[in-house]
Amino acid sequence: LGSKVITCRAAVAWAPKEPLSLETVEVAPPKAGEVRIKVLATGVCHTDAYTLNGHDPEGLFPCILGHEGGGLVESVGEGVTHLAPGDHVVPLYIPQCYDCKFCKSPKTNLCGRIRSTQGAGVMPDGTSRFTCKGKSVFHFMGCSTFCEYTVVSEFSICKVDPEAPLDKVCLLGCGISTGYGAALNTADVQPGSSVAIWGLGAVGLAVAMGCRERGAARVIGVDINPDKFEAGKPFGITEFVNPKEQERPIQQVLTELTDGGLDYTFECIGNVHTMRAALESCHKGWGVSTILGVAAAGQEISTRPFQLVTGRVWKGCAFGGWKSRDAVPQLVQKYMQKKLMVDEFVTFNFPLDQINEAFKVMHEGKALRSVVNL
Ligand code: NAD
Ligand code: AHE
Ligand code: ZN
Repeated sequence: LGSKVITCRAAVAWAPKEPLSLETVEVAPPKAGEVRIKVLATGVCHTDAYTLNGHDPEGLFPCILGHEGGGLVESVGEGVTHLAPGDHVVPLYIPQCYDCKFCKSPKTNLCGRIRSTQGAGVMPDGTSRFTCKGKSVFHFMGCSTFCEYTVVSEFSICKVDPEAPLDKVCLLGCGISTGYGAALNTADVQPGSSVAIWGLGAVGLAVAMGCRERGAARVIGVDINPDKFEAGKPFGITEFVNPKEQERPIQQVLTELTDGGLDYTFECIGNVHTMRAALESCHKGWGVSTILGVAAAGQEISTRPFQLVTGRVWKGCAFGGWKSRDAVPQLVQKYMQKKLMVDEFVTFNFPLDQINEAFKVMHEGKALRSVVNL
């Protein structure tokens, strides 16, 4: 099959704000330096919805969304030696080429090798591997996992333990690794500290999991959906505050509740107002606030410079700060050794033709993660 076009099913995003449409698509063979994957499972992340709603300045249509996948190598293009057909793999929206300025720096997990073509919805040679009804269809985040087969750069994929269930470890391709890594790598949460997390979705609860592992004394969940408190307890949420139930600004409520403010806060929503609240709820002198939420182009954060002058630190995080191809196989091992929760994040499973349901239950706040089985 390696050199043949594969005809298969995909959930295509034809236009912003329109439901995904089940279509027959053609997937071209991998070119040099590329890998074609048979996708077996994919999570649905809020970022897929962010782009589908037309908020993503890099969102191009028609496209195949999805960036939290797991599958098997179907074929490799010329020059690809580190993977072979049958390998169990997770696609990576932050690649690792080991050769660019970013990969050579210990300060970041970003990789610059293919970011410009990835943001343009095409493969490194500037073209797409997908067609549908005679039209070219864009790639997404270098992954496009809402399709039975996808093609990715050899830099955007890692081999994982074949014993690991792909319909679970697909979630290590984004949300869980992001939140967990933010606590460990970006904020470096210290034992005994106080933490507040805005947005108790899969990302926020993965942050909680990391904070608990680091021995945080208090992990306060902040969410406007009261159901999230019960849901958050198994992941390490120890207290819950619903801003809707407070008369005063949440910053005041939390500062009083924690003797001056939090040692660490995290924003896992994508709302510039809660980003400000998260920063201003940090403790004077040392509080660190980490932004994980994705906000659209044109959205800007603001605060009084005095907040920073008096020692608060505002930072951000992509994919948990993990250098992707090094870290994801290790995170899979940690899960296999039962040292990392993954199963508990799966709320629903859907077949590909019900993928729009997965978006619906996420928006309704009923799901941490839905996994689509292909
Ligand atoms: P989700 O939709 O599952 O969870 C969002 C949570 O925020 C929900 O529980 C919702 O009730 C809560 N919420 C919404 N508005 C709120 C408000 N005003 N105050 C308090 N709580 C509020 O989303 P997710 O999949 O967990 O993703 C969360 C965010 O992280 C999104 O913006 C997503 O795009 C982003 N994200 C970023 C990265 C990264 O690498 N930086 C990775 C994955 C996801
Ligand atoms: N195209 C989007 C990018 C938004 C964004 O920040 N994406 C995150 C991952 S969210 C995964 O659910 C990220 O890691 N970005 C790093 C990068 O290189 O884009 C926009 O808004 O422009
Ligand atoms: Zn994501």
